[in-house]
Amino acid sequence: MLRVVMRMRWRGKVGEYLDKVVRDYGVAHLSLIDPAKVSDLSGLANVARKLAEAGTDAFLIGGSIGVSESDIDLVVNALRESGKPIILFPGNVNGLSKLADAVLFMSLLNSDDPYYIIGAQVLGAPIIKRYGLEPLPTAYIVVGYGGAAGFIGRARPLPVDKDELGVAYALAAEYLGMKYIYLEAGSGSPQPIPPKYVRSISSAISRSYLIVGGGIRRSDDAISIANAGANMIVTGNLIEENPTSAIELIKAIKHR
Ligand code: 1GP
Repeated sequence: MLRVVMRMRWRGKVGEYLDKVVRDYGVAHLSLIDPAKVSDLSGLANVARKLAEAGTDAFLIGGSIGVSESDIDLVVNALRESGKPIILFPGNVNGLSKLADAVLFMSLLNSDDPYYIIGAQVLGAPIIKRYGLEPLPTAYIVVGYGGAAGFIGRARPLPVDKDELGVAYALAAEYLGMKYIYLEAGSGSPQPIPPKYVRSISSAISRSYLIVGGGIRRSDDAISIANAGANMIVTGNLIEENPTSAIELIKAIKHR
């Protein structure tokens, strides 16, 4: 008899779960995995279990270059045993998978190209509906370095010394009803977004959750960003480069 092994989706609504984590702990930690950089799936499953034990709250899967749906499917399956929700973080319509739980349904607000503001979203929306993914409405704002996401997304990165521009974008996102505002320094950014900048944005908004990522490698930076009002902190490169430090960072922000 042919046996089809299907791993179950995470049970429950991811948005409600994140609400509860932020309410109970003040800040959530999201572990970002780039499927284009994964070569050892059982190693990833092992690291994912340790990240979950340390307190990471969910996994993001995404990347700007070289991502295919079949790669994402393999990564979702490897992450399932962590027991945490799996959220897609798509750089384009090829960043979707029917095996995940939710998707950051993002508009890159400071792109010069309408494709990244609404074009890709129109192409992706019917797929998201068909796959039964939970959409998490997200404003994506590239600040400073920008990295590959900024380059591919044709962003005009916001200058880090002009908080008022970030505030204007964040308010516009909130007034458009976007539940999450993701301030992105760019994966591998030499510096994270400065806590002072994060503080300006978090003080200006009142309903949206603030997600901050890009270049966060040190526990003290992560704590400063959380103390400045970030509701969710994303680390990606650190998990690939030094999983032990990633685990320490997660514990540090969870027990701050
Ligand atoms: C990138 O914000 C994320 O989209 C994470 O960045 O890989 O630098 O942690 P890092």
